[in-house]
Amino acid sequence: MNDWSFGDLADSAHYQQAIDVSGHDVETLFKQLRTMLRIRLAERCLAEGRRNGMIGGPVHLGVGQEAVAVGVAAELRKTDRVFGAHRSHSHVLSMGSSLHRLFAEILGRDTGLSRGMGGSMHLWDQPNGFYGSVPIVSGTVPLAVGAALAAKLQGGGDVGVAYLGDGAVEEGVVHESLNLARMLKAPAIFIVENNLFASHMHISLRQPKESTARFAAANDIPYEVVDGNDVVKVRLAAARLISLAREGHGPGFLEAVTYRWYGHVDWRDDIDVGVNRSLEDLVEWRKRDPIARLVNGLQALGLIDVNELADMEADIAKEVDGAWKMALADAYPPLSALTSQVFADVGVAQ
Ligand SMILES: Cc1ncc(C[n+]2csc(CCOP(=O)(O)OP(=O)(O)O)c2C)c(N)n1
Ligand SMILES: [Mg+2]
Repeated sequence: MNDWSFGDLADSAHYQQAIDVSGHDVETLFKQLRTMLRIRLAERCLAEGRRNGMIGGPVHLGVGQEAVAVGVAAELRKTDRVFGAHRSHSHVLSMGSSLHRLFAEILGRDTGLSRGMGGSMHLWDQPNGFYGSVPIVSGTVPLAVGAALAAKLQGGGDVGVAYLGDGAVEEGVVHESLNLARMLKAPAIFIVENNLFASHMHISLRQPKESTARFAAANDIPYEVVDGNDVVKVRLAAARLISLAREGHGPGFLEAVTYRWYGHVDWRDDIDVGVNRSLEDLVEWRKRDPIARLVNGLQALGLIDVNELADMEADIAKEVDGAWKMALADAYPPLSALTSQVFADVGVAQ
């Protein structure tokens, strides 16, 4: 790893087998499976809503990446402060957010997470620990450091979490954030979902080395690099880094190697094929499905049977469908919300 290449970690063929779940709490594994399925089916629903024109704004789908947020969230609590970016449905749902309110936001309804004013890239659910997402790549990373510093000063052992992509680490503010977090010993956890692409460009066309953990090393921050399609490995690595931060040792950096199945934005999977992404790669990466690998791991130990899995999927599909229909029936915000919700009411002097 010290040449900062992923070796076979980025090679889907080596990682298509069942994940090893032996010795782990079965209830937690089932909860993780349900949450990953909920995220997957919700995003499939969004893909369809976008394809058929019911959703007006763009959606950035993370299908294939579900194990990252679900593994990390298993180690978080509601008083932590989580920040996302443009591809954050999994981040907010993994914290326990309501499917109905997420759908309502994306459909521009008043009941949405941001009162229907932001759409897919402006999510907010502070009661569940999700402090916000914005489309400005890397824009929330320094905010997570500030929130982590506040948590440190408050003394409750909470952490700030910044989800960012392999493309976001090319922004200067990420490096300032890493340095500042380290110097202030802020309990900030940087989670890089390295899906090898930023928009349509493969990492080999953008960076001299593929592992972004080299920036953690440069800032003397403890880091781990894991198979991001293995929810158990993600969780174990997150647990180590988060407990160090909670105990006052400062920031941590987790790089999860993964892949998104859809193109950069919206429902088509072939939209960025051609720039180092081929349909063959996609077929191989689909075999590295984090959900199927967890199911296979549970099956290998006789912990789940096909009927139980089918029932679980049917229940979640019903829940997703119900939330979608409820959101569609909700009202749009009133015209007055344009000034009461979008601009801060802080009595700015004229
Ligand atoms: C500051 C800024 N620059 C450029 C963009 C356009 N843009 C949106 S997403 C994206 C790629 C981000 O890639 P990455 O961080 O790897 O996240 P991923 O899309 O892979 O989840 C870019 C360049 C933006 N939204 N903000
Ligand atoms: Mg990326």
